[in-house]
Amino acid sequence: MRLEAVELRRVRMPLVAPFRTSAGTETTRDILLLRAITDECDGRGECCAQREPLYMSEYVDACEHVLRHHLLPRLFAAPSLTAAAVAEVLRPVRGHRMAKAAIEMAVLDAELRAAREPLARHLGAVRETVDAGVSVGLHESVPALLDAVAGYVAEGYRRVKLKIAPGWDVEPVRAVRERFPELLLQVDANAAYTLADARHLARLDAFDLLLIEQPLPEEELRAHAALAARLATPVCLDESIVSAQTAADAIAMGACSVVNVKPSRVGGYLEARRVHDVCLANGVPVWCGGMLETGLGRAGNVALAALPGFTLPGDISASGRYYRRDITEPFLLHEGGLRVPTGPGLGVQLDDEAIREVTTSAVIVDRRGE
Ligand code: NPQ
Ligand code: MG
Repeated sequence: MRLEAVELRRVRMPLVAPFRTSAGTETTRDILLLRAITDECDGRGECCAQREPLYMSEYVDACEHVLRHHLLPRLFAAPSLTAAAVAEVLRPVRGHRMAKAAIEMAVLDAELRAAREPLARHLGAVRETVDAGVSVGLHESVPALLDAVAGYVAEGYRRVKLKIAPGWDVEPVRAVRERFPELLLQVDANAAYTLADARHLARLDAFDLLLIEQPLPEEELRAHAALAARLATPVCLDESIVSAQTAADAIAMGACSVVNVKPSRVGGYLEARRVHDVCLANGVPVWCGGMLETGLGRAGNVALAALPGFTLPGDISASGRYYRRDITEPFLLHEGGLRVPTGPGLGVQLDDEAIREVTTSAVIVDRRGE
């Protein structure tokens, strides 16, 4: 296959409700959508970096810049390209995994559409539906949190994740556990604590949590290992895991006993599958995280989550959790699960009219750099 040109389109999508974490509050998403134009099929990709580098170092303007000036020129120069070769061609460019993930996704979609193969089958999926989980942001008060959780439970979500931060941890978690004794429940700190908080975090052991996600800063693998030794609640890493290599190292060090994999964070679906393979080989449960994806990224995440090692429900929610109008056919909950797309590639259809309504800019870049 030959990559002829890439359309870079920015869409601005309001969230149904503000999403607050220890890294800030998001009310609107500025998403970069990619269309890879090849000599065979077109393919679509989604870059889920945020507007500001508050949660991760990448941000959407930086992703667009590195794609235009550093990544796409290297891919245009390749006489023939496969999705599996994208990471290799881009290896000279350090980091920028979210930007790399977006273009690999588009090339992979194009390749699979040309071969009439669904992404799920290509990755090695073993399920036709995946359990849906929901991530619940920091709230103003415990009653407001309980209302939000009750709404999601009524919708059928099979697992709830509560965002926690210093000053918003033991009491809200206790309240949710008392109201929902049987609920699959976990927490995510987004790196807001230090090892000095170990004794405080051990108070969460009373609430039968599935896991505590990324309690400490992303570089602090040794501190995570020390914390894990002091908690009964399993430690899961998110931000720290940027590749299959870091997953293997973190597991070997005892820094985590569960892994959250986000295709965007590790550079794409193919590396995400390698993270899964490392976890499966080590008997470490893995689950698919979320970055408030549109239906496009959601489709890919659902396919990934259908692999055998994904034994915990992911942050894979219905489209309506985030967006009133998605840019694909919406993902809906069916008895607490989402259906794995069966069409070729990502297996979803973009809604051109919905996209036109939210587009803020669009440009086509080709090998002449236009
Ligand atoms: C996490 N995601 O697991 C992330 C954090 C996160 C679903 O909890 C805009 C785009 C805002 C991506 C806020 C979930 C975001 C974002 C938080 C990701 O840590
Ligand atoms: Mg997280």
